[in-house]
Amino acid sequence: MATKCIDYNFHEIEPHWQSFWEQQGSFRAENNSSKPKFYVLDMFPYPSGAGLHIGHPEGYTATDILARYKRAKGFNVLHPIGWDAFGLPAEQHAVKTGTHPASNTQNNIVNFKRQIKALGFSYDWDREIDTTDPKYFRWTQWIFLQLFQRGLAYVDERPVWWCPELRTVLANEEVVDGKSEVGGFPVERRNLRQWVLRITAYADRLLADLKDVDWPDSTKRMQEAWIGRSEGAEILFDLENKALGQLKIFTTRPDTLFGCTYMVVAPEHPLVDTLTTSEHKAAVAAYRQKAGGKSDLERTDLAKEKSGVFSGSYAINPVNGARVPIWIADYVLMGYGTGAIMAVPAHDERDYEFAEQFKLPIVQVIDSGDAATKLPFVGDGSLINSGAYNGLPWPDAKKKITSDLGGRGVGKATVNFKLRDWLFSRQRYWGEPFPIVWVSESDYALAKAVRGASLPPEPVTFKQDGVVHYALPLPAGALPLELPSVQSYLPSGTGESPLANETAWLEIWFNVETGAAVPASNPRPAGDRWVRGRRETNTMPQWAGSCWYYLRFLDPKNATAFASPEALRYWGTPDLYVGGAEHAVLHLLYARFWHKVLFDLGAVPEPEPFKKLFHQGIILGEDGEKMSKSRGNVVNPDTIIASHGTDTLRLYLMFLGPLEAMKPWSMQQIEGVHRFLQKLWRELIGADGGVSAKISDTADEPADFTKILHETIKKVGDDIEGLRFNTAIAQMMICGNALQKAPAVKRASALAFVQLVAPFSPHIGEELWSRLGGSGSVMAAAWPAYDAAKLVTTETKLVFQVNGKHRGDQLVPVGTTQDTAVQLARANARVAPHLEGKTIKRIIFVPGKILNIVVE
Ligand code: ANZ
Repeated sequence: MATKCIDYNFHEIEPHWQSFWEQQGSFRAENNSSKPKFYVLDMFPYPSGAGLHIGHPEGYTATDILARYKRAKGFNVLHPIGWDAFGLPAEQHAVKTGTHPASNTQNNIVNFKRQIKALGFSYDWDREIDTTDPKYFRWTQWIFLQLFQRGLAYVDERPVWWCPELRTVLANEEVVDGKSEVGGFPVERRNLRQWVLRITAYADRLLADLKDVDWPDSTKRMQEAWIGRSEGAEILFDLENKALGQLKIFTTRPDTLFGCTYMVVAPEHPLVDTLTTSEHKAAVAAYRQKAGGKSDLERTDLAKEKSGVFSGSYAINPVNGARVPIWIADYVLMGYGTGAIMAVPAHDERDYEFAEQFKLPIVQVIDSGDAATKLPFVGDGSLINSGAYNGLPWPDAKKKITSDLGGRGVGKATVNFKLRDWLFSRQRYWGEPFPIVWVSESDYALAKAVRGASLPPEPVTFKQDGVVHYALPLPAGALPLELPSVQSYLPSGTGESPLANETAWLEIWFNVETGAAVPASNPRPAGDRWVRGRRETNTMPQWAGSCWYYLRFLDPKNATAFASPEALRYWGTPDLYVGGAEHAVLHLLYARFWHKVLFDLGAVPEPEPFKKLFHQGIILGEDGEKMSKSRGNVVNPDTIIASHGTDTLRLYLMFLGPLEAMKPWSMQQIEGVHRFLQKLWRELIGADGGVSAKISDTADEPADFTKILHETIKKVGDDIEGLRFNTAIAQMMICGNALQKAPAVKRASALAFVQLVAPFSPHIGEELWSRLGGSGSVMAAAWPAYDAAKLVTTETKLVFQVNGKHRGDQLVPVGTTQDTAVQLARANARVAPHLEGKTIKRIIFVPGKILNIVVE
């Protein structure tokens, strides 16, 4: 089965074993297996025109090692891949070239697949999925229908970027500094009908359930911050002119109420007109006009100068009767709390800046205990200048003031979330069409009579030009709703997607019972179920397809369900999910939301989709800078495969440093790794290409080699389980040196060593296994066991220095090499921070004593 090459020839070996695996179907996962399951998932790629980035094989190699190891440990492993293939670049390409985005997408997929196959990953290609395939997105649409039916989807007018010159809506990515990326034309905000998903209904659970997942702390913190739970109070202020009613504010600090010296309402607040007195009308109108063009981020940016206008009205502070001026300013957002605040400049930074700028009074009400306190003071303390509440620590005062206001009916404790409902539509062609038809009120009533249960508790409606339209879902049996082919991929010119120009698809006779449709230009079909309808022209955002793809892998060809109950029960959710930290917020949050909805439906057995999550670190260019085309420091996996082979690339990607660390690429180090594989070949294979003379079943193997081998078996297994691939490789290198020194080695020992290397560098693993007479594929052999009695105990203390400074030390096996020592330094929690992201200039190594790393 082995190749015929005499020397280590990766050009021959790698394609040979790749086709062997393909022919054997070596990586097929079984859905009804008696083995324990292990599901290891990569974040599937967007097949861009640029091809694979080196960050892809970094994470993919890590999961591949684990997948191969787990198979050897007796698990039925699911290790799948697919394509997250809807998206803006394909659409932009279509607009430019006039070709269907599907063809560009397919070309890119072919290229990605070629690259991924060349890396020798053990994916189950029978389970490949593509989010743009109607057989896949049928179920994306189905899940949307479940949300819709439960009142979790609605429509609303929401602002989008509109470019008057291009007559089109632009995505955030297409707007640069307030201008269109293409052509540099000015853009403005414009309200359009949008679909919105009620993710806020799950805010509490999305937050609470973070305690049940094994994720990096920083990622959990980011999810928490995004969900942004704040405990505080809503307080009603009477307006001075009682006839105008009351103003409701949200504050997290009711304890500072005595320090409120002015109030602010957002420019969009519904009370602005009521509050503005006649002499301030002109100034307020001018201010609102200006505030309209800014994003929320710009508006709340601390560094930006504060702007605002006085309304002319006053409110009355409910705790002391003070008369408080009401301002209008854009640092208060309409979308949060009540859109109105009580301003306490002594204890809030934004309020402080605003008060300074507009010469408003500042009253300190929290005592820092230090006479020289600089305002604003945002720390802990007790109340001052606060009447009966003086002396209370602020958390106690917060409770007491809230309950006292509650007793008078002017306040109540509330919880607010930063999380907003999810804007779930795009005015684009290349996305999943919504399975929705807009009909009249009377036609909706007919539909309700026919299929009441599948309609939401409250109808979703939209009013346009005085007419109310009703959103009617397609029955599940009518899915998928496919994209029609269109004449042009340019948006319609009205802000709607290109689908708005496809009259025959858009304007239909619709059968409310079956979901069948015929163009409205045809005569109305016979029967009383046919109504006039207009299809939804928005499409879903790219997030949709990636919200549930991990479930489709369980049962990708199922035509009657997104996955069978048996497959869901057997596989559950991924045991490990690996991908970039750039997805730490949105993708994970959206997927968790959909998963919880499916859980509530009884469609999945567990409430969280990703039990354990790991982020691979960014690989920098050789210059220590972020890889970028313009810097010319991008490493292309194809080039390395051609020059050193996939096995070396894979091994190197894992040897570069801890998986999670940010680390620079180094061509020099890749040579070291390559030499390790060459040495392995030389030690095991003789000059004629057969088994090396020192290897035999009866060899008199030295005891110290046996010890090191057993220690290596233990460490490699432990390190793979702990995702510490770099230290596993360092240990294999120690074992490689011992192998070189040993005059005679037992064949069984040589085979065991090859098994350890195989998950990392599987092609040379198969080749050596085969030449040494191992039976079948190395992939099918059970993972070697170690003999605890044989473990090496001889260790010495190695001191780590960075630029000559002592940064840590560690016990290491005698014989640890320089390369290994560097890896250990990188993996050492105390030393690593001094190396992270730095380029190594020089290394001074005194074996068994000191490793001094000189960095830039
Ligand atoms: C008075 C106060 C005094 C406040 C103080 C803070 C410190 P988080 O923690 O983010 O929930 N706020 C309320 N609604 C707002 C809106 N729509 N736009 C901008 N700011 C708003 O922040 C809540 C605090 O942010 C609230 O508590 C309010 O200012 C402000 F020493 O009220 B605070």
